[in-house]
Amino acid sequence: MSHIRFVHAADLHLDAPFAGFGASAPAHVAATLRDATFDVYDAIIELCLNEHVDALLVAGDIYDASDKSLRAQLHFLRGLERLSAAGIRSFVCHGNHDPLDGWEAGFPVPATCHRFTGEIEAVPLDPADPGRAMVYGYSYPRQRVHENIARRFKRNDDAAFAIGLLHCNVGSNPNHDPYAPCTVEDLAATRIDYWALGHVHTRQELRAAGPAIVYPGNPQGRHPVETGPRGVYLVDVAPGGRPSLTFHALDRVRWTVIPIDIAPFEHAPALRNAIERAVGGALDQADGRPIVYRIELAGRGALHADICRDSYLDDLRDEVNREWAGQQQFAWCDRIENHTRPVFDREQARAGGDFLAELLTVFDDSSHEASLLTPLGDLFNHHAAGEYLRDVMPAVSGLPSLLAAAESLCVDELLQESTS
Ligand SMILES: [Mn+2]
Repeated sequence: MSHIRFVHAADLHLDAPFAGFGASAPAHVAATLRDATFDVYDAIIELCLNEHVDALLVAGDIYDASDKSLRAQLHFLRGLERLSAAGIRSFVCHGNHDPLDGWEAGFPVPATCHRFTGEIEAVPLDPADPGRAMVYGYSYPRQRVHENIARRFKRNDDAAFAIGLLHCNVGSNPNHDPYAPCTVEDLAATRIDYWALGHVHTRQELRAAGPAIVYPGNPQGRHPVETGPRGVYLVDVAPGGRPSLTFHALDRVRWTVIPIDIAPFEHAPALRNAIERAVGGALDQADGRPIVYRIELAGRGALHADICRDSYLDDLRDEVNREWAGQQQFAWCDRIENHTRPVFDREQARAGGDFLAELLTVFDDSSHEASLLTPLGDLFNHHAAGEYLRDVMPAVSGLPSLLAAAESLCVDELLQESTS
């Protein structure tokens, strides 16, 4: 067989709204976010052109909404036309975000582009030489596809290599909707050589070969949970058929979560300095990209009471945004979350002689008390709740950490009561 080279992308989510970020952000930050999914798509097209690939494969969720925005459709088409002009083919299927029954303007795609329908089809990667490779694919006819589509793929060609293009949830990933559910075994049973998957937004190589089963993830994070480098795979298949994958990070804006423990800080400037150091570090790791970040404040510390005051966190956020949002490589804080707790001197509290002291003594006396498992058993084996809890019933060895968490909760409630 001859060498095959393609780019595998998925979940472009063109024109994703980045809900909630535009309103308070300065114009250049809002514009960068608004254009990010489009800029990333352009970077994917550039990669295809520079690497002289045979084809671009897009495994569903090209568009963010089933009623596909006109801007997104026109922009997507422009990229396909650039590929076409360079003799590069494209293969696309649709997923749950952009199913076939949503609105679209309906203009024709270039002849070099194949859009898969709601029936599984097989088309040659290279019509001039159908023996090189076949591409099998399927598009969602509607948003919710609950059937196992993978099992319907039947390879029936003599080509040297076969690629499957599908938007699906492999192995019941709980972070994504259970659409087109299937297992690694279902995919392996089809005799397809490379599964170009979409749907799961976190990059995953479920299998390296025989067949390769790959999620490239979404190439642009859309919210703070979609952190870290994101992009596409450049795939080379040498004679012999084993694919080799190279990940290319193409994200335009990187999302980061910054956890900060407030314990060491006596006052606001110290906390602010710590945030500045953390943001500086995150910018250094972003390879020149701007970042959007969320701060998660946690731990027990002297600043807890201040942090809980109205507008304190809003002011702190505005302060750090004034510092960092103006730069070309900006850092924009979308939110500061407060999980902090008050300072608590356990030894002193235990010597206090009040209700709290008595409670702490009870905790100390029962930390290795196996008899505690009896009342817990009533809950964990409850006729209804037990269905979910039975398997996680703590053992005696797990009691100390369970009691520590319970003590911490009780202490917080009591301290809050005494200060309010
Ligand atoms: Mn998606």
